[in-house]
Amino acid sequence: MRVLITGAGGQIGHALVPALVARGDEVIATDIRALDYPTATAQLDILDKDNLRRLLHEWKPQEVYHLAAYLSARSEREPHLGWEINFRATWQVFEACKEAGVERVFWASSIAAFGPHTPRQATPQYPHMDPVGLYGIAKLAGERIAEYFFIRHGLDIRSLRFPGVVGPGHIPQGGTTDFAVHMFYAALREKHYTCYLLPDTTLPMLYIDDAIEAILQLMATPKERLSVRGAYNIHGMSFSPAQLEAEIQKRVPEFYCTYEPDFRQKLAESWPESIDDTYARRDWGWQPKYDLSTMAQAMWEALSQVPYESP
Ligand code: VAH
Repeated sequence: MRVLITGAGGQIGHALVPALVARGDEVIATDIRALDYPTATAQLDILDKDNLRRLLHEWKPQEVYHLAAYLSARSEREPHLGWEINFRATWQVFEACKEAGVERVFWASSIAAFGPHTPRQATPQYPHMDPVGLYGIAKLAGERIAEYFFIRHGLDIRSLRFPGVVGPGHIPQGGTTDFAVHMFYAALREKHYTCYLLPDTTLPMLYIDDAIEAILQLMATPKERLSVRGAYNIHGMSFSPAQLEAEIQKRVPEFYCTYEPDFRQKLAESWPESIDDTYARRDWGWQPKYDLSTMAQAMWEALSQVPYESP
């Protein structure tokens, strides 16, 4: 299969590219920054629709994985750019994929699309959604335009509401859940981490291997089995910064955190603590493999081997 990835230089792209190559796909990895992946790569500013159209015409991918995004914290600092990248560019990607006859499109939604009046425990697939952050507003709008393209134009678009994603090899920047990765690197280096969330702020999280498996499973499912065309809920585990600190201290006893909440605290408090992913389990067999303890073990094993990109 020939696939094109946007935002391939980010946290998910960093793991998705090798997974697609390993299954034998011909991958064209694109990003606004230069990429040093062992695949075909191209520079693509996701706002540049003409360049996107040219790449789709040139490569004729059967699948597109649209990962380019401006995460929640950055979108609060630059809301107009956040809207342009997270919504307008996503609409443009759908339009260009329709024009190019792309068979299937994946794009990343987020639990940020939920809001303060969304049930916070076992958040259902179709709850009240009133996101208060710009990123979440754009992701919710993205889910609606995705379903519009499916109903109106028959474009086979599929999506997941990602929780915070934890993985080695790429240090995320500009998110609200980034602490879950930063803490591991801080435990290896300074033995101390200043966390921008309060210690008991529980959030849903997912280990990167489960995130990639979910994408590949969803995209391989026959379309008649899919009942959700906005974005599927998925859940891996839930933990707070204090719980992660304690898990890390099992391996690095001298590691400790100080807590200095910033503007991201309000965003995190508007998101769920746990997610009901019944639809994903029923429609395409979703089944996470990692919990807090096995995720931490996997991170330690990986961080003892893999060089990481500095932010
Ligand atoms: C962020 N990692 O922190 C993203 C995520 C649930 C939030 O989409 O912005």
